[in-house]
Amino acid sequence: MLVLRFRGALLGALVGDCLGAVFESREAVAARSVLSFVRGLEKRDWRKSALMYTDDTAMARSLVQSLLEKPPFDEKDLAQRFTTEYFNDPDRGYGLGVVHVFEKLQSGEYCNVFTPAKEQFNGKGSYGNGAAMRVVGVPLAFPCVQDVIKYAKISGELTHASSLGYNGAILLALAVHYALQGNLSRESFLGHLLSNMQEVEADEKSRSDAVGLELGEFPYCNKLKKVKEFLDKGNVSCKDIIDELGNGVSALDSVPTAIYSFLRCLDPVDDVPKELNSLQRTVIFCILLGGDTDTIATMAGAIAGAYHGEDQIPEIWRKNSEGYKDAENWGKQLWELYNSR
Ligand code: 8NA
Ligand code: MG
Ligand code: MG
Ligand code: MG
Repeated sequence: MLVLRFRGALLGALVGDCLGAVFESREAVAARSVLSFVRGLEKRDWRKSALMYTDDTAMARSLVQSLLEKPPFDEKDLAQRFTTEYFNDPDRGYGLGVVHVFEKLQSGEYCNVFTPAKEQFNGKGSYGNGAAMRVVGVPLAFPCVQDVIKYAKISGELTHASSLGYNGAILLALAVHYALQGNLSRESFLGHLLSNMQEVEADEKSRSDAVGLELGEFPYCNKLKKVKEFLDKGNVSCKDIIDELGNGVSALDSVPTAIYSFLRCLDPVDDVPKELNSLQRTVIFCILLGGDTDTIATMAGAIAGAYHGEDQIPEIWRKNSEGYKDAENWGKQLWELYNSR
């Protein structure tokens, strides 16, 4: 297992968030405006002001630090880190609901750290993409697929009690896990994800949550089948991707989109210049979809970085991203932890 992939995953996630955040919540993003922004990075004085990371990276950092300092996994420590980070630095664009979880955890009135998340949205729990956007550390810390599933779920449940929320985190963690193995075909990559998610979504709560939200059973498996159909088709339009896979803040409308973007951008795409590499193409492609650009780009960036390794992250992208040195250092430390298990 190559250290380049571990650093690549954290750096890919970071640049996806930092670049994606510039375009967040726009309905449509024109290719020329993204490309002109990306070219402009060459001239930016990154020593004076880097591009700021958002909630996605702030929470991913807390998770990585907790995994490194409190092995194998300490949910109380993680809840504490999320909360402390939020109150020290609240203006990172957090989701509107999740801040109530931090307020409750901070109040000291909850001895069970999972209870505040269960109270969200009238007891239904959040199905936002916040558990998935920060999960990259988990597949970098645990080599065994059952551990990846277990800890992606628990780390998600601290803020996202709806199975639609934490199952999105499981799916993203699995995608990074398989990307780390390198040379997998698209078919076998999707085949692994589908077979794991069929098991994950078969449990009672996953079934009842999905039905309760009128999504039908096995919603992530159905989206993965749509991803495969779109890849087989080839040149699917942005509009069809947004309509069928989504570009929103719910995990179901963004995690499969990130996976699709990574797989599609293994090959050149229209609108992105040929001289850019596959990871750059992936991040730009996600931004062109509009909507929750920082989060979709951070998730796809994590997968692409794990697959292609840190060499595909241009120096200028890296240096323009706040906190890139931490990503480099923690990538190496996670690689050591992974190999010790
Ligand atoms: P969250 O748990 O607050 O969920 C995000 C949003 O999803 C909520 O605010 C709701 O609108 C909706 N939602 C989730 N669950 C339910 C439910 N059961 N019923 C009805 N609505 C629901 O926060 P999160 O951590 O999941 O959010 C992550 C996203 O928020 C990321 O994209 C992140 O970047 C951030 N974000 C912030 C801004 C901003 O400008 N502040 C904009 C978009 C996204
Ligand atoms: Mg964000
Ligand atoms: Mg945001
Ligand atoms: Mg976002």
